[in-house]
Amino acid sequence: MKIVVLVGGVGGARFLLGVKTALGLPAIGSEGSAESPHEITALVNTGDDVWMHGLRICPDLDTCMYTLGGGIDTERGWGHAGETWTVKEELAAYGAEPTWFGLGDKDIATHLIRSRMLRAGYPLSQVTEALCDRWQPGVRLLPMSDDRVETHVVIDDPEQPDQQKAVHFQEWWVRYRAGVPAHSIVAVGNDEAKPGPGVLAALAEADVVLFAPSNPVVSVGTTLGVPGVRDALRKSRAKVVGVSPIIGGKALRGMADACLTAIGVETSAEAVGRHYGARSEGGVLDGWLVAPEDHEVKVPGVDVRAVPLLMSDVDATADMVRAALDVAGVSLG
Ligand code: FO1
Repeated sequence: MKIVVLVGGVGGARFLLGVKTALGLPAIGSEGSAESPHEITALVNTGDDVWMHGLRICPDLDTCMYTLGGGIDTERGWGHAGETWTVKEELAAYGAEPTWFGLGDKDIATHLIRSRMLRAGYPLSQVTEALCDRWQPGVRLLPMSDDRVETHVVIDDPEQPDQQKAVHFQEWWVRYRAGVPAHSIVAVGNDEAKPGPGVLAALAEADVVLFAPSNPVVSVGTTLGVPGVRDALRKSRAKVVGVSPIIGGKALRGMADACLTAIGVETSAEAVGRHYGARSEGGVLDGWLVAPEDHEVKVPGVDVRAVPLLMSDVDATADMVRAALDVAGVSLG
């Protein structure tokens, strides 16, 4: 079975561990992937990507790669396990901004290789393939696009409250902890971006497409914003089933609520389901998984199913994946 998953960072990576487990693969590594009758492709958001200290950083691609390859720091959910911060401290000693971003020594090796390959003219998709050769995530990680897309957020300038300024998503999320209200969110370059190599083909050939419980605005939303992706989903023979990132009116992690507010969508499983919309009504969803406390959610034209949605461990996540596949009407054979 060919399964395609639209993912962001931490939540998306954890969800992919469950996808591998549900398909009978080890959660970590690529053992058995080549022999498996199943093919897992992750379409990964690249709107979080940023140039810092001369290095190209791709948080969602790296979080998926490290998580699935067994190198992630499980506490933080991003960056390497057993990380050290010597270079970060030295940069701060020089007063080299940004000092607020956590660049780990081991993580810098990834960014050095990526930056060198990008400067040599390799597209992000080939860079990602090269990095995954070491990490062996056991799924295909495809950047949503090889073109530069960077999510920016318009906020009240904390230094001059009567002024507004646009900051890179990372500054809003890491420096300001998403603590200053986002007036608007713009994925700069999204409209001109082309789907990355393999993205449209994966959607055309998929037996099922899942939306991980990632941020519906700055992760799944950005990927859907790449011209051609939404149409490919709507034309795909595969059923499209999303997993709500909102449980009982709360965002489980990250800043989904602040992002939803910024685009005028209520922080609820129903509102996000309607935001994605039913395929029969011009949207992209056929199915929508919500948590038991949201069992009354109605999304016209969408098959809503209430199941436990806490990714407390890999098996719980695998159960969510099985429920999504069931809603999509695909059996694991
Ligand atoms: N998230 C933080 O909250 N603080 C950080 O200092 C930080 C550094 C960082 C470095 C590399 C990387 O790949 C991710 C990093 N993240 C950090 C996570 C990053 O902000 C992601 O964009 C979020 O997890 C949202 O997807």
